[in-house]
Amino acid sequence: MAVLPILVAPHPVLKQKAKPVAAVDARVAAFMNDMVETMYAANGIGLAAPQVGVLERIIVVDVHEKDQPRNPIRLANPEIIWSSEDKGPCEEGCLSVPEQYADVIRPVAVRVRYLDETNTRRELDADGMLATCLQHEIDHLNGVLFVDHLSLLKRNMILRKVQKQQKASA
Ligand code: GNR
Ligand code: NI
Repeated sequence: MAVLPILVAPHPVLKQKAKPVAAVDARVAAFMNDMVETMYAANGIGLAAPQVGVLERIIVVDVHEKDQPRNPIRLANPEIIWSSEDKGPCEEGCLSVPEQYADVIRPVAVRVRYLDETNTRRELDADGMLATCLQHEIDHLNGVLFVDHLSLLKRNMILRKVQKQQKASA
């Protein structure tokens, strides 16, 4: 297993669309493990492959409560096959937009179809933080960041802060 470096906006790879995996084979399963390790090392609740420079449709999420055991979920080719009409705001952050947070309005519940780490087709019903996180990660596979859901003014304000912070720490 390995902790991989995470790309920060405005890296061009974060704007690109990721390609489906043909199947979850040993290579993809091992990469999913690296993604889980990277997510935990960064204290994230999710991670999408493009964030580590890989343009394949692979995400990992874990929204377990603080006092509960870890519960990583590995998903390849995730697709939202149902979204609730009901939408609501949730404060989001992103490891590729470090230390910036803003409310994003999304459907409060979704059903996701995907291939798991054994290449088995599964469906997952999610609400709350898990639903938000899955939508945030699937956005990454389409080159979309949470700031793209905000007004141009808010988006530019956040992206400028990130660039300034990056330059200061470079
Ligand atoms: O760690 C993360 N926290 C988070 C909080 C609210 C909504 C979405 C997220 S995902 C984020 C990790 C990340 O950047 N995944 O792409
Ligand atoms: Ni993110």
